[in-house]
Amino acid sequence: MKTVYACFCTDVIHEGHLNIIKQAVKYGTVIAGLLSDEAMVRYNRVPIISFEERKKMLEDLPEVSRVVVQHEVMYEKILSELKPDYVIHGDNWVDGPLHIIRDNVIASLKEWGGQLIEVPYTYNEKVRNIDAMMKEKAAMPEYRRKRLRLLLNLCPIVKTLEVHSGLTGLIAEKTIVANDGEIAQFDAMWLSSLCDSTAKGKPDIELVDMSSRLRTVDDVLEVTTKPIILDGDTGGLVEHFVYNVRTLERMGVSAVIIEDKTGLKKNSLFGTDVEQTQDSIERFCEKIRAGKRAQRTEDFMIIARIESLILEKGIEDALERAAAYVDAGADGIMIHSRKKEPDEVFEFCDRFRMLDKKTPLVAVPTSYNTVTEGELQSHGVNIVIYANQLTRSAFPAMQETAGSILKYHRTKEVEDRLMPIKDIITLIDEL
Ligand code: SPV
Ligand code: MG
Repeated sequence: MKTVYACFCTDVIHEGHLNIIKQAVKYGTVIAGLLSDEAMVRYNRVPIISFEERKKMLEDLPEVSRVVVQHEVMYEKILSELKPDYVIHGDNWVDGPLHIIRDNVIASLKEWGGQLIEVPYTYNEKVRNIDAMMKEKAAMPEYRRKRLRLLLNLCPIVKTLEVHSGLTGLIAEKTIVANDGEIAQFDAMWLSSLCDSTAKGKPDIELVDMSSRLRTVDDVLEVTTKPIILDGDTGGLVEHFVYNVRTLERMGVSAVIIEDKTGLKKNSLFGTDVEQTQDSIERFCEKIRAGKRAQRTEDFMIIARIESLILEKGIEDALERAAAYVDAGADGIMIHSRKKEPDEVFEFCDRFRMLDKKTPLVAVPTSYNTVTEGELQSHGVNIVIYANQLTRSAFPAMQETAGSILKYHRTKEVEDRLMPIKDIITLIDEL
């Protein structure tokens, strides 16, 4: 009897999957692959039901002879173990970045003369509704909120992109590339105070108030499913911060990062060029404690951001603060730096990790931009935030367009740099 392998990364078996199984039995004994939670998360399919429930769902299909766990998005490892005669899959992976998974299957099967069977993907209304429902569920506060903690457990480093609108949210949600034989995408979103303020034409001095910031959060929540880390600036008055923690938690935000500065906040990248005052350890710890007391779920994270390196107070000061903030209940530490090289961040992380193996570390490599995710990870960093690059790439492009129209008194000269009209009117999915 020949063997047929089909891998599933789903919480719901719909008629599209049943069709694949129906076709599969025609070729031989069906082995169903079950993508592990870790691989699902990397693939941006965060499971809503437990691994055991997903396993049972496949085992209950009478056509399936056995269920095996596939630990990687790429098939080569599991295929080399099973050496099936056939792999069966929907034809929806022929185009777009998913084709590298397909290429990986074809290359693997070639080694023992196996064959790929592709069945037309079932695109009917019922299937579309189920897909949409699963996506909407993932976007609900109770699922989204806990997703950052889940990612911290499952990902080597949580890749986080700046967002400041529904549109940038969609870019963080949907950008997916095939790179070095892997599928790459962002894991989470950073709601930057700099970029949220800049988008409103305002300076980054906590002038854009929390009501407005929450409006932006809501715009992003509406069109995405990935977890949000809010840049909470200084957190403001303790009496206000506790209300904001509750609101953020209720909305489904996963974490707020507050920085240990006080008085009129200025953007950290000014460093000591402007007057900036660091808060006392005692007062900042009290803010963290108050925030943690206000929290109502286990999911939400309050991450303390240390400005000692920005303000040139040295690594000892940063380490002393980190220990105190963790003691006060901080769920993570963000260390910021405006140096061109990552050395001081590495030193801080290495020394912090000697004392604390667990507390998540966050880095924002804006100025030390040659550093790679792998290097940060090797120094114990768990979350990398690309804090402003979308804004900084959009602004010069728009400026150039505006300048060109003024110069040529028409738009023909810029047209080939623009998104085609057909693409812009279909960019946003309709319900
Ligand atoms: C932001 O993105 O608003 C930040 C990071 O706080 S930084 O601009 O580097 O201070
Ligand atoms: Mg900020």
